[in-house]
Amino acid sequence: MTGRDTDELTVLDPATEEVVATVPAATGEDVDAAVARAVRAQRTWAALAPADRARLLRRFADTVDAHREELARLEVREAGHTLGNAHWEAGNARDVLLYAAGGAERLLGRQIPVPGGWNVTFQEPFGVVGVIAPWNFPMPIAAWGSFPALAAGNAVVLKPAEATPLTALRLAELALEAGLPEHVLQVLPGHGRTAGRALVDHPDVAKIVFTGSTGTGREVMERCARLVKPVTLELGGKSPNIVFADADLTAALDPFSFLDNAGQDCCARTRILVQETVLDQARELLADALAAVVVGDPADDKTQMGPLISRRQLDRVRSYVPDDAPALRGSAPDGPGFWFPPTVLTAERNDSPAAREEIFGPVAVLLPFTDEQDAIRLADDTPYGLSGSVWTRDVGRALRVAQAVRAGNLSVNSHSSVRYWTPFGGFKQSGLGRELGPDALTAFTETKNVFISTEGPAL
Ligand code: TXE
Repeated sequence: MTGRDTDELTVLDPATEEVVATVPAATGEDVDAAVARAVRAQRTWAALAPADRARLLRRFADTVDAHREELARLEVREAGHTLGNAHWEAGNARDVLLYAAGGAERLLGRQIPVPGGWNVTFQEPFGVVGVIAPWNFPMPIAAWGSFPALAAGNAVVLKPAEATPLTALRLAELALEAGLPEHVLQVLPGHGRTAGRALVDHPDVAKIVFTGSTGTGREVMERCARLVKPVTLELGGKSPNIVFADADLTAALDPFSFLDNAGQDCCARTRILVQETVLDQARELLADALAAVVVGDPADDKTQMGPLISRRQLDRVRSYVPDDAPALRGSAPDGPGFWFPPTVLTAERNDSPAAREEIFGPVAVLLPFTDEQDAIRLADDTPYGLSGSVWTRDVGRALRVAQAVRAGNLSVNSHSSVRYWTPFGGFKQSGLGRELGPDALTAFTETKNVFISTEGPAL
C-alpha cells in the first residue's frame, strides 16, 4: 500500500456502506505513551495475588455478559456479522475471561530436588503484551490474545483492525467499569503500518500476538526477530473438507463449513475434497444447499449470511471468480453493501490460485480424489495447515486421516474447530504457537528457575 495513513478511521456498516463512526487513528507517539502507561500499570497488576486478579476478571466477565446484546449489535454494525454469530462472539469473550480467570489461580511453578538443594520455578509475566487483531472476528480474537495475557499478570495494548475498532474500545470501557486498574488493558485503534508497526518495534513490548494474513505475519515475525521478541502468529488457512463416499453427505457438505461469517474465517473448509464415486451427488447437494442460503440484512434473525467487510475485500473475492467460471452459485443482494453470493468453483485444480490462496470470502473449490492416500496428498498440498475435516463412517480411516493431515485443528464428522478450553493454532504457514486451552496462560509467561542451596552458610 502506498500513500499516507489517514488521521481518522472511518467505520462503515458493510451491509449499507453508512458511516457508523469515525475514530482517531493512533500515531507512533500514542503507542509510546500507551506502552509507558502499561509498563507502570503492569507492576501493580502483577503484584496482585492471582486470586485477586481472578476476582476482577470474573467481574469483568459479568460486565461483558450484562452488555452482551449491546456488544453483539455493535459487532453486527461494524463487521456485518449475523446477529446469531455476534451473540456467540460476545459470549465467547465472556467465556474466555472466565476460563482465563481460573487459569490465574492455577498458574503454578515446580519444586525440583537437585544435589545440594532445590530448584524452584516461577511462571512470570512478560510485562507488556501487544495484541494485533484482525477484522474477521474482532471480539473473540481480541479476547483470545488479551485475556489470558491479563490473567497471567501482563498489561495489554491491543490494536484492533482499522475496519472494526468499536467492540474492542467498548470492551476496554467495560474492563474499567468492572474495576480493572487503569491502563492494564488499553485499546489503540490505528493503521497497521503506523500503530501496528510501532507496537511490534517497541522495546518495552515484550511479546506480540498477531492474527491476520500470512504476509503481514511474516513481516511482524521479522521485526520481532530484530529484538528477539517472542511472537504468536495465527495466520491464514485453506482448509480441506475431506468427504469419503461412505459419509453422511448432507452433513459433510453443509455449506456453512465455508460460508460462516461470509467465508471470512481462517478455519473455513474452502477446499471440498470429495471421493470421485460420489462427486455428482455432491454437486447436486451443494447446488441445492447454496440456493437455499439466506443472504441479507445481518440484523435480521432469519439471515444466515451477511456481507463482506469492505469494498477491498469484495474486489479481492471477485478477482478469484470470473463471471464465466464454472460454478454453483447462490444469490446475494445488489449494493449498497459488500455482497457476494455463496459460490463453489467446480472446475479448478488444486494448483490453481482459487484452490491455493486464501480468498476469505464465500467461495470454495470442489476437487475429486480417488482413495485415502490421494485424499491425504491433496489435503496436504497447500502452504497452510490450520484446520480441516474428515467425513467417513470408518473409524479407523477417520483416525488415520486425521493423524496424517498436517494441520493444527482437525475434526472428524464435524466442521467445528474452536472451543475456548482446547488449544487452537496452525501448522506450516498458518502460524506459530497456540492460543486458548489449558496452556493459554503459560504462553504469556516466562519460566524462571531459582536454585536454593540447602548447604549454604548459616546466617
Ligand atoms: O490483513 P492484515 P488484511 C487474511 C485474509 C484477508 C487478508 C488481508 O486472507 O483477505 O488477510 O486482510 C494489522 N505491522 N486474513 O489486509 O494486513 C492490521 O492493521 C503490524 C486472515 O486486513 O494481516 C490489522 O490489525 N500490524 C486472518 C491486522 O494486522 C499490521 C484475519 C491484520 O491485517 C501491519 C484477517 C504491520 N506492518 C485477514 N499491517 C485470519 N488469520 O483469520 C497490518 N497490520
